[in-house]
Amino acid sequence: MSSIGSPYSQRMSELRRGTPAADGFRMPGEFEPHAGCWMAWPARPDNWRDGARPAREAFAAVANAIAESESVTVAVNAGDGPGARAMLDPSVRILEIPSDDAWMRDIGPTFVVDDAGARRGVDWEFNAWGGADGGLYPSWDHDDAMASAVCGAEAVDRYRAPFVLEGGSIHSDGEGTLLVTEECLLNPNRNPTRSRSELDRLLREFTGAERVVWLGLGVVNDETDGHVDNLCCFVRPGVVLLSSTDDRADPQYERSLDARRRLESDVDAQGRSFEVHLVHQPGPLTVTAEEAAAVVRGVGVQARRAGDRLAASYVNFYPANDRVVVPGLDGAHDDEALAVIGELFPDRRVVSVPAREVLLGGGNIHCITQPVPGGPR
Ligand code: KQY
Repeated sequence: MSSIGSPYSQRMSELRRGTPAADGFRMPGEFEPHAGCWMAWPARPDNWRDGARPAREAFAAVANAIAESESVTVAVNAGDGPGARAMLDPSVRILEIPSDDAWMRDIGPTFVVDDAGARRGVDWEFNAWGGADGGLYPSWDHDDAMASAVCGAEAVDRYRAPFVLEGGSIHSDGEGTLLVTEECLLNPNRNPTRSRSELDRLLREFTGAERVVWLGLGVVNDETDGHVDNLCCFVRPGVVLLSSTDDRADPQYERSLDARRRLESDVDAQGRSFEVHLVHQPGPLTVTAEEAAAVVRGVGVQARRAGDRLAASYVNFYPANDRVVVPGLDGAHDDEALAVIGELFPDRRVVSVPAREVLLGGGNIHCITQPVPGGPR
C-alpha cells in the first residue's frame, strides 16, 4: 500500500448515550488478542529534538516491529504522509488526521468490547495533561478530536466520557479490575470538581470495571503526573509487573515500595491476591546537554534541560499478538528487563526497540500505541 488516506472520506462515529457498563461493554486486558494498533506521527519541534527526525526513526521502528504481528495504522499531520511512508513498512496504513502531538494512548479512544465481540470506543476529555494548570501545551483541539476520528475510521460507535482522562492513566485486567494512580487521577489539574468516589464510579461506568485499585505516586519526574502505564501493568489477570529500584536512596524506591504494599494488601475484582513481579528501572537516566539544546523552546510549557531526570521505565511496553515490544533504554538493565518480561510472556517473542528518543519526548512505547481489541483482521 502506498497511498495516504484521509479520514474525511470515512464515516463519522455514532455518538452513544449511556455508558459502556450499562450496555454490557468492558475494557479488555491489553494482553488479549488485538485486531490492530494505532499510532500518531511525531512533529512538534518544542517536544522532539532536531525537528523530530530521531523521534520519527524511533516511532517507525516501533510501528514496524508491531506491524510484523498485527495491523498498524499511523495518523499523520498534513504534509507528513510522504516522509512517514518512506520510513514505515508498506503494510502500515497511513491516514491524514491532525494531532497536536503523538501520544495515541492518551488521545485515541479506549476500546471496549462486549461478549458478542462488538467494539466501541470511549472518547475521554483531553486537556494536554493538565490544561492551564501544568498542561504541556496550550492548544489541544486536534488531540481532543483524535478519538472521534479513530472511531470513525474503525467504524465503531463512541461514548464521550464526561471527565478528563488519558488512556495511559488506566490499566485493565479485562476481568473487572482497573489500576490507576492517585497522583494523576486526583490531580486538581484534571477533574478539580470531582471527588475520588465520583471518579471511582465514573471509571467503572466507562470501562465496565467493578473494582478500581488506587496506587499512590507514579514514576519520578513523569510529566503526565504519574500515569500508571509507566509504573505498573497487568501481565494477565491477577499478575502485575511493577517498575522498581534496589537503590534505597533513589526517590523511586519509596514510590515503588508503596505501590507494592498497596497491591500486596489488596485483591482484584475476582477476589484474587495480586502476584507482583518487579522489573528494575533503567538508569536513572538524564537529559544530555546536546539533547536539550536540540529542542526548540516553543509554546510547549515543559522546557528540556540538561541534567533533568527522565521518567524511564520498562513497564511502558506494548504487548502485540505474538511479541512484546520493549523499550531499549539502558545497556546496564535492558537484558535483565527483557528476561523478566520474557518469562512473564512465555508464548511471545520479546523484541527490544531503541526508545531513548521516545523517552526524551516524555513517554514511551505504551504511550504512543493504542490497541484495537479483537482477532487479527
Ligand atoms: O507518557 C504519555 N502517556 C504522554 C507523555 C506526554 C508527554 C508530552 N511531552
